[in-house]
Amino acid sequence: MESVKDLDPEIYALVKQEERRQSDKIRMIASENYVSRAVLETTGSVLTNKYSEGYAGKRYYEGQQIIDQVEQLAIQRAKDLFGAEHVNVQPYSGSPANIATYLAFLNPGDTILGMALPHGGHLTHGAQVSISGRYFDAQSYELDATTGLINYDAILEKALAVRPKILIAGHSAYPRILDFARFRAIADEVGALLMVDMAHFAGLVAGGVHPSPVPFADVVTTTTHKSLRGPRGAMILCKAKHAQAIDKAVFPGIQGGPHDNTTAAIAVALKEATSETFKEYTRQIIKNAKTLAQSLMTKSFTLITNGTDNHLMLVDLSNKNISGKKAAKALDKAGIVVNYNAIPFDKRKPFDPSGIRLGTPALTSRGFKEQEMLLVSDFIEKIIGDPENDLLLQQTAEDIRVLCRRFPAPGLEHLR
Ligand code: DSN
Repeated sequence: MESVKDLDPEIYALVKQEERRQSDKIRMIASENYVSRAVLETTGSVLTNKYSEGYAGKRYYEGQQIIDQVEQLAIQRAKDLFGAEHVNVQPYSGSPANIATYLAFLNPGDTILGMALPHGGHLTHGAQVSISGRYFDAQSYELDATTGLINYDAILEKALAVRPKILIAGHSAYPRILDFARFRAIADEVGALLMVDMAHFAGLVAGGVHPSPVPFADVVTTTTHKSLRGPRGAMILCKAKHAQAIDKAVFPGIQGGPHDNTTAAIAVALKEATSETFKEYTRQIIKNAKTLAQSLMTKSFTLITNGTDNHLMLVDLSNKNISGKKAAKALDKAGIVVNYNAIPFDKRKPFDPSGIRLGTPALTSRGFKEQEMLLVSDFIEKIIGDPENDLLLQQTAEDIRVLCRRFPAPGLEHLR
């Protein structure tokens, strides 16, 4: 980044500090990851200079000889990887992808049914503070109060009562596998379209360690930067019969020109995701999550649903005499970055809830395996047990720095 260093030393210094932070800490925010240097380089390429409203062969500006090929390559790779009939790679991120899906099929005031935000759904699945909750009649389903699991019978009952036009499956904090056949059957029973937001587990689907929603859903939306390990962007995968509605909703419905540098970097990430190395990576994400979950439970941590089948776990700290926010802040000071998170039926407020969410995609990208997960579990136990002990936090941060240097993160190998 020599040019940035010369031109803008302030931003240069901040980027370098962020590199150091990402290198020296154990990043456990379940939606974050490290992209490869190839993805980073493509994101920073001259493709950022181009405008290309429209789709390949039907653009509104000239000079698309190269961009059309880039976008078609990204689309073809996504179709091949996920077995999709149609793919749109232009959404700027997951929220626009979801809103575009609503625009494609709904009128203002129509009913949608998704998982409630405090139960692990996403803002754009109908939360009142989001456009999805303000412009539509947003209904929600909750997790089972005893098991913390999705109760499909209850979803069917709710769907029969509210008759949604779109039934939404997908989550940002649910540690178990979804039953897409069941969701499909519920949607069919009430004549709804089925939309699956697979943002969190798209990489796991690509790696073959999580069932695919693609055969079951009318529309599948996903970000590309979580477990899929691509640039910040999104895709919409759908049945061929919905292709035109989806494409028109993305452009000109809610977006202008696509970010072609991102599209190219998505293509690179999709190529990487076909490799045996990536498949092994996704297997390790799950092994790491299960190892950590098991170890935390032996230390009397309460995990929602008593464990995990995917890349994340939700820890209820109610029995540890500490709030999620206080725990997250202490862990961050000690070198473990997580987010505080509401647990189902949380009695505390969303800004200081009872839980923390832990994810394994990023630390697995840097090569952590089961052995390191046991160390992470020990660190977490120590910090949560003594969150105000500044000396302990500092010492742990140093231990974590030493550990992290043994596992250079993708894209940050130069900091070794
Ligand atoms: N913000 C993401 C997450 O952390 O799960 C969802 O978009």
